Amino acid sequence: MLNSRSFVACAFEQRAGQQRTKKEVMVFERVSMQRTSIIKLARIALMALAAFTLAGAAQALEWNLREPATKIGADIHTIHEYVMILIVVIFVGVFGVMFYSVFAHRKSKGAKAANFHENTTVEIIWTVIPLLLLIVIVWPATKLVIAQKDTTNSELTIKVTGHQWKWGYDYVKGEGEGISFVSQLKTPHAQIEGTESKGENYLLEVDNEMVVPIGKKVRILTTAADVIHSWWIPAFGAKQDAMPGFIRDTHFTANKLGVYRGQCVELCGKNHGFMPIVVRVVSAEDYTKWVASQKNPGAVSDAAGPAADASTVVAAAPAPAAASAAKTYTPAELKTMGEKIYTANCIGCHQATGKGMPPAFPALSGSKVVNGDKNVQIALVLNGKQGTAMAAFGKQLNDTELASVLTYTRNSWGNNAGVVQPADVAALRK
Ligand code: HEC
Ligand SMILES: [Cu+2]
Repeated sequence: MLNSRSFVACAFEQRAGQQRTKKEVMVFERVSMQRTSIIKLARIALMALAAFTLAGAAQALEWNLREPATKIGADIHTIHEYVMILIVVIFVGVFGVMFYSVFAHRKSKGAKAANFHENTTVEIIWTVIPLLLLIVIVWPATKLVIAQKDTTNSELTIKVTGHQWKWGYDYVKGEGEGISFVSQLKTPHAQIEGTESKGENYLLEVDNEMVVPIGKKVRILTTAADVIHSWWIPAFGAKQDAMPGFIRDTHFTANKLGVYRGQCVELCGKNHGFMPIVVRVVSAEDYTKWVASQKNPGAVSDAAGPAADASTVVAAAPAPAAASAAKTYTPAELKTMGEKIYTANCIGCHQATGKGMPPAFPALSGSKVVNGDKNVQIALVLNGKQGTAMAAFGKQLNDTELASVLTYTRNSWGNNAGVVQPADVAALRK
């Protein structure tokens, strides 16, 4: 800035032999100031433009919709672009005529306004044109919405249950029928708190992904156990609210292998942003393999016995107690099963060390509740604690799973408070 200013100043000095009046100096100062700020502005604008162009080139693709992985997703993309072109043409047309008229017939040129009140022809034209445009937009859009709603002839049906703040998946019909699991955020706390750098799929990664075969029509039934959630995978063009007490459905037929991510899209409480959705699309063979691995899992469901299978279908209802409650386990069995359940469900808050993260998440090691009356602890974990992050696990874990996780906490990290059997849990379910 200084340079350009002193350059102008030099030129001014070189007006040899001329007498500079006070006024002249002031005018010069003002002009040079103006020039300075104009140059400054222009420079900033240029720099900004360059930055935008560079960043723009890299981000151009990200400005668009997510790359579709279903026909409906692709159709949404097409209709979005088609309408976009249409509105750009309308925009240019309308504003073109408007600006031309304002300019060409301006008052300073002595233009006189024409007076065409109640001109039937004009009125018909400006009613018919928008009507035609509407039809041209509504026709394909309606076809698409109807296709989105058509869940007939599906080959696989999966029930999705929204919970504060995780998703339950139950494969209710088709290959894999009976598979059931809860899917929750896998991003470590350290990344969320910023003490660790954020991973590639920050807040978009889960412990148990929903797995589906490619090319098969999958019907998704949505419901919720507490408040309204909404299930959405942008790349599939499938989105449906999950409402307590209602079952709604949507569907998708993935035509590309890969991992697709989405999020809960209905504000559902304080951890709404922490219940992502991940769907893995695999080949038919890999799907069969996955089903086999789920049907015959190592520890947890095995140990939980037939109850695990029986309890799978209806997640919103408490896992049936009858079958599992009858069985009595040894402390060692309960502890082994319990550790897995603890790792899958409790570790995010209470930590692997059982030390929690006080004051937000209390330590279970040495806790009065954990070392006290088992019924108090069972009730707390079954029903959660209103108004805190401690959720009710009664609907997600069956009696055996709850008994084992409680036994694990009662006998780890220095705690020594005895065993909880499935029957103890069953007795406290309403
Ligand atoms: C999202 C975080 C979170 C998760 C996951 C979680 N808890 Fe908690 N838990 C809490 C909070 C917060 C409290 C304290 C509630 C309060 O204010 O009394 C708590 C309290 C408890 C207590 C009472 C401790 C005491 O001394 O008061 C027990 C027992 C407990 N949780 C067990 C579990 C078990 C078992 C699991 C897994 C099945 C689990 N929690 C999962 C957040 C969580
Ligand atoms: Cu939600």
